Amino acid sequence: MDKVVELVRHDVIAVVTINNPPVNALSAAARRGILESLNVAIAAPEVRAIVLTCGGRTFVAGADITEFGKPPQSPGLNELLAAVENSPKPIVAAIHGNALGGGLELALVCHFRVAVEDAKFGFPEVKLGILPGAGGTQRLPRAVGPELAVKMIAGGEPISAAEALKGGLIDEIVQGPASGAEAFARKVLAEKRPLRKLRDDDSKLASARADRSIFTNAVAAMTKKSRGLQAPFAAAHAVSYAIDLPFDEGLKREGDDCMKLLVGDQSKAQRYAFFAERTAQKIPDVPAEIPLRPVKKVGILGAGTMGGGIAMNFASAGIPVTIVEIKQEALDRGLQVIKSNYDRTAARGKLTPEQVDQRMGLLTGSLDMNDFRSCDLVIEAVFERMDVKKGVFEKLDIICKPGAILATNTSALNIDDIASVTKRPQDVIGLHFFSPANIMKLLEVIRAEHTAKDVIATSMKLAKQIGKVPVLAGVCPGFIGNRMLSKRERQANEMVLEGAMLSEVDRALYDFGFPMGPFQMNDLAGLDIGWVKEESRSSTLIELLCEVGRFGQKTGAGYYDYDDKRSPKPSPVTEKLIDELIGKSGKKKRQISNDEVLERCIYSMINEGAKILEEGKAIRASDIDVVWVNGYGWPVYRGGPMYYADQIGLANVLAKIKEFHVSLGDDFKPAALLEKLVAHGKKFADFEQSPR
Ligand code: 3H9
Repeated sequence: MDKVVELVRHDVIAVVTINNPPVNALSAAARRGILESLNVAIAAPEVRAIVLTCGGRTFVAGADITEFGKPPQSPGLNELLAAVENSPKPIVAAIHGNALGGGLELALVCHFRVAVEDAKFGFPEVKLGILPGAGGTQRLPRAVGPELAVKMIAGGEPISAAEALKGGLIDEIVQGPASGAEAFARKVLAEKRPLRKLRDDDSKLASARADRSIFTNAVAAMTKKSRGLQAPFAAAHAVSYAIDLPFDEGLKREGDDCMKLLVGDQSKAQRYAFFAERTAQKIPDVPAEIPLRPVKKVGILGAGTMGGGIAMNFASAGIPVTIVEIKQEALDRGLQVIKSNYDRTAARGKLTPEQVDQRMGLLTGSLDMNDFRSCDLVIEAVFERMDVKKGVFEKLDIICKPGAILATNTSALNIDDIASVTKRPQDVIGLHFFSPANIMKLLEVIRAEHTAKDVIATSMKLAKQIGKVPVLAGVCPGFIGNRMLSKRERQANEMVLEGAMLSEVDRALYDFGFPMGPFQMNDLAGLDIGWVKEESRSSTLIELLCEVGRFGQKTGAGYYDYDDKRSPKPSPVTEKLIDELIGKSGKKKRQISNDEVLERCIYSMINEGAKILEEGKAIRASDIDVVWVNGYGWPVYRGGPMYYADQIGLANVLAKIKEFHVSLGDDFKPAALLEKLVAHGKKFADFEQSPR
C-alpha cells in the first residue's frame, strides 16, 4: 500500500488517513492510496463503516494543481469519487482545516460529513480559471440548494463550519475530526441510517426548478464583479445543469466545460498567478528555516487614513496595537474612523458586534511615543518628508527595545537614508501598504541596504498572517509598483497632449481589464497628492487642474466632472485646459488608435519592469506580476505585465519599444535586460536573482 495513505482499524471502523503534505492535495499517489485502502476496507468482513480523514494541518485542499496540463495518471479523480460514493459501507468524511475544490468534491461523495468548528469549505476553482470538474457543481446544489451553491462556486470564497451546518453541507460539528467522525459512524451503524448519496437527492432543487429567478438572481449577484473572467460565468452555468438535467448528464457537461477552461489562456494565467504569489514568499538568500522575531505587539505612528488602515490589519488578526498621534483630536478622529469601518463591516453581516468590540479592544491610543517601548514592530505612517521621517526614526532608535523592527510606510523616500539616522539599520525595513490599507492585498516589503535577513523573513510571514500578499523589493524611487505606474501615467498624459481624449485612454485600459483607466484612477485618489500650491507653475495638466480647485472626485471635479453618483462626464473646463497646453506646445492634434494607447501604456511599464529586474530591485518577473495583480488591478486572467510580455513574445515587445524609441525618444530606451533576453531567446520567466 502507498504510504501517502494509511489504513488502520478500530474494531468495526476502518480509518483511512491521507498524509500528503503540505495540503493533502489529491495527487496520483494520494488517489491511488485512497482507492487501495478503500478496497481493503470494503473487502474486510469485520469493517462496517469507514472514516476518511487527513493528517497534518488540513483536509484535502483540492486536486493537485501541479498535475494540470500533464498526461493524466490512473486512477482519475472521477474513478476515485465513484468508488467512494458507491461503497456499500457508510463513509464519513472527517474535516479539519480546509475542504477545498477536489477535496470538497471528495467530501461530497462521502455519505456523511462532520467537521471541527474552525474548518472551512469552498470551491476556489474559479480563482484558477476553472470550475469544480468532478461533480462539485452537481452535488453541492443538491446538498445546500442552488442559491448557496452559486455563491460558493461562482464566488470562490469559502464558508465556515457553522454556515456549512446551517446550509446542510455537513451533518455535525465535532471536537476532534477523526474521533468525532468515528463516534458519528458508530451512531450511523446503531441507528441503521441509510447511505445518503447526494446524486440521488433532488429535494433541494425543487424550489429553483419551480422558480428560475432563485437561480438567476444568485448568478447575477455573484458575477457582478467578474467582468472579463470566463470561469465564474461558466461555473454558474454548470450549476444550472443540476437544475435542468439528469445527474449523469450534468456531470458529463460539467467535466467537459471544466476541461475547456483548463486548456484556455485565462486558466493558464490564473494558475500562474496562484503560484507566483507563493513563489514571492521565497527569498533566495533568506533560508526558509531562519528563526523569526516574535511580533506580539505593534506600534503605529500616525492615526490618519494610512495609519488607521494599517492598524486595522493587525487588530483584525488579533495582534494588539498602540497608535500614537501628536494631538488628542487627531487620535480621537482616527480611532473613530476605525470604529466606523468595523461597524460598516458588521452592518453587512461580516462581523458580529462582539468581534468589533474585541478588535477595538486591541487598539490603544496614545500621545506619547514612549509607549512604543514594549512594541516588537513599529510602523511609521507620518507625512512624506525626509526630515520628518528622519526625526521619527531618531526617536524610535532611542525609545524602542533592542531587536524591535522599525518600519516605514514611505511610498517614495529612500529607506537607506531613513535607516542611516539610527544605530540599528539592520532593524529598519519598508512596509509599503496601499490605500485603503485595511482592504488592499498588496504589501511591498522593502529591503534596505542593511536590513537583516530575519527582519525580512519576519515581515514576509507577518504580512501573510494579516492577510496581505507580500512582495520583496529593493530601494528605488517608487519601488516596483509606483515606479512602473509613473511610466504608464507619463504615456497616458503625453497621448492626451497629442490629441487622444481622456475617455479614449481610460476606455482602452478598462477594456483591457483594469477596473478603471489612469485618469479615473487619479481622480479617485485625488489630484492634489504631492501638489504644492506655492510651487505650482501651470506647466502640466495636473497642475492646471489643481490650480482651479479640481482635485478629483472629492471636489466633484478633476479630469472629469462628477455627479452625485460619482459617474464621470467629460469636462469642458478640462478640455479647454488641454487645448491650451497643446496650443502652447505648437503640436498638431492627431488621432491615436486604441492599439497605440495600449502599447504605449503597457510596454512602457514592461520596459520599466525589465529595468527594475536588471537593477535587482525585484527578485523575479513573477514578483512584479504579483504587485500589479494585487495592487493595481491588472486583470488576473492576463497574469501580470511581465507574463503578458512573455506571452506576446519578448522579441515582439522589444521591436515595438524600439519603434517608439525612434518616434517618441528616451521614454522608450529599451532596457538592457530586455535586449539580452531577446538575444538569447529567453523569457522574463527565465530570470531570477537576489534583490538589493
Ligand atoms: C481542483 O480541485 C479541481 C477539481 O475541481 C477537479 C477538476 C477536475 N495543489 O497557499 P500555501 C501548495 S483545483 C498543489 O502557501 P496556506 C502551494 O503551492 C484546486 N499544490 O499554504 C504551496 O507550495 P510551496 C482547488 C498546492 O496554508 C504549499 O502548498 N483548490 C495546492 O497559506 C502551501 O500553500 C485550491 O485552489 C494544490 N491544490 O494556504 C486550493 N494548494 O510551499 C489552493 C496549495 O512549494 N490552495 N499548494 O510554495 C490554497 O488556497 C491554499 O494553499 C490553502 C493553504 C488555503 C489550502
